[in-house]
Amino acid sequence: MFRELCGDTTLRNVVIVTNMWGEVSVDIGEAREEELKNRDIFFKPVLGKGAQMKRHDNTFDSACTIIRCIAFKAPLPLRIQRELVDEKKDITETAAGAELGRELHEQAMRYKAEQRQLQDEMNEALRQKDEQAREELEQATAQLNQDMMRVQNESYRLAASYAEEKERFQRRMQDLEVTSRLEIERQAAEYKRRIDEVNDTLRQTREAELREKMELAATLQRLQQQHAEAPRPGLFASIGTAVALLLTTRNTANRFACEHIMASNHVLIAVMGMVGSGKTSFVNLASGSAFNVGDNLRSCTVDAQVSKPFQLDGRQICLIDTPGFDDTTKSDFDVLNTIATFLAQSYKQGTKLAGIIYLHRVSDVRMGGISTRCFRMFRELCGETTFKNIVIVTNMWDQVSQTVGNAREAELASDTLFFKPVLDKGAQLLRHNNTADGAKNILRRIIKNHPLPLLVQSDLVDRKLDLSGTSAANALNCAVNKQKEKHRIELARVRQAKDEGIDPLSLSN
Ligand SMILES: Nc1nc2c(ncn2[C@@H]2O[C@H](COP(=O)(O)OP(=O)(O)O)[C@@H](O)[C@H]2O)c(=O)[nH]1
Ligand SMILES: [Mg+2]
Repeated sequence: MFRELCGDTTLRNVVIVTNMWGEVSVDIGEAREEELKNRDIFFKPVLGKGAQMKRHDNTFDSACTIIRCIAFKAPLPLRIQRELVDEKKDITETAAGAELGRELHEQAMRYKAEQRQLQDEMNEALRQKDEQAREELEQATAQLNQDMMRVQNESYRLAASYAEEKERFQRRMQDLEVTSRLEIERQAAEYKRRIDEVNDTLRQTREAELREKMELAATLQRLQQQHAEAPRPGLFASIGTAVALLLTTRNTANRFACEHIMASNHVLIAVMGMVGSGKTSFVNLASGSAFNVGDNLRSCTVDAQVSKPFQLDGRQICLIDTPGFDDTTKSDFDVLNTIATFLAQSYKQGTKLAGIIYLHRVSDVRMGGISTRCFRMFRELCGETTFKNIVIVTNMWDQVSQTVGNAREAELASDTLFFKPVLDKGAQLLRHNNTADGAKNILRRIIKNHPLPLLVQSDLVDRKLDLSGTSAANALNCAVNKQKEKHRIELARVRQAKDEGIDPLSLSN
């Protein structure tokens, strides 16, 4: 603008003065001065048209030197003076004014450009901000969608597991229905089976009773016939025949044993009791014999068998092992017949029993009807006068606790249905510990006894009764009749219960 103010014609009267040289180092000041002189945008064009460039060192002399450069030149009007005065131009029309306008315009343009740039930057910022907001929004939306999906999945899963649970529950219900139906059917089948079982038992009992009755009748008839045909009338002969029959049918070894003891004066002790009460085991232990022992289910001893003689306290002892009552293969009457026949024969030979051992398992939970019947018959077989020669021996103590064994033994000894009446009249109650010494100690309580005939022996031999007339047979008959009556009543009750639709097994005894 200064150039335009002066105009090119007055530039030869212009001095461009650089000052404040004290403020910069000489090197820097000179480098700057050089740049100002040589660049078109600074002083070069002006210097090229006559202007001078001087340094001022802020002294009077320096100022005077500078003034001297132009003081003596012809004065010239400045370009702006000519334009305003001579050419009467408006200030805006002058070169300086135009230059100023140009600069202002440039400046305005620069401002505008800057404003545009700012606007652009602002727009960009806004755009970026929007973008960020949009991204945030998108993120939030995505998150929301994700949450919604999760909730939806969760609810699907819940619905599925609910359906599964429902199905499982329904299956369980069906299973339960099936199980309970099967259980009902099973119970019905079990009920029917038990009814059939009861009916079978009743039928078998009836059949057994019938068989027993027929056997009894046949035996009686046979004995009566033998009695009638015998050269010497009386029962004695029939017993003799029976024993002869017995001797011919027994195995040879046993027959020798029987004949042997009947011919001698050995101490003779009979061992009696129910099947499986341990009679043969006792005989084997005490005598060293080896008779077959049963397995608790089937009886082994079919006939009376005599042990080999053995020594005890200076005496020769023989034990008579007898078949037991409640045999699975023989009726009680057959068993009685076998024992009675054998005893009668030995008595007839002049042999009396020094004692009778009655074995009873202390392990039996209770003394049932069969045990009671068996013991009653045994009592009648012996008769009261020989009770003092009876030893009741309890065994199988190893199968029960001491407390239980003691209690059972006390009950057996004190109950009038069991051993009390016999014990009261002199019988002994001893325990067997299943050893040979134990068995011998029991025998020692017998061997010094005075031998006595049993009631069945004197009935059959001395009084010449036939077996059916003996007290033992009466006791057996009586027991059988009682049993029959009991079965009849029981059967009637079961039939009535069946007619009324009641489970017969639920009836109390
Ligand atoms: N635990 C035990 N078992 C015995 C005893 N005496 C006999 N037994 C068993 O009882 C079962 C029947 O015995 P057994 O002598 O044949 O009886 P029997 O039918 O009276 O002659 C057999 O298995 C014997 O081994 C005993 O004192 N204790
Ligand atoms: Mg036996």
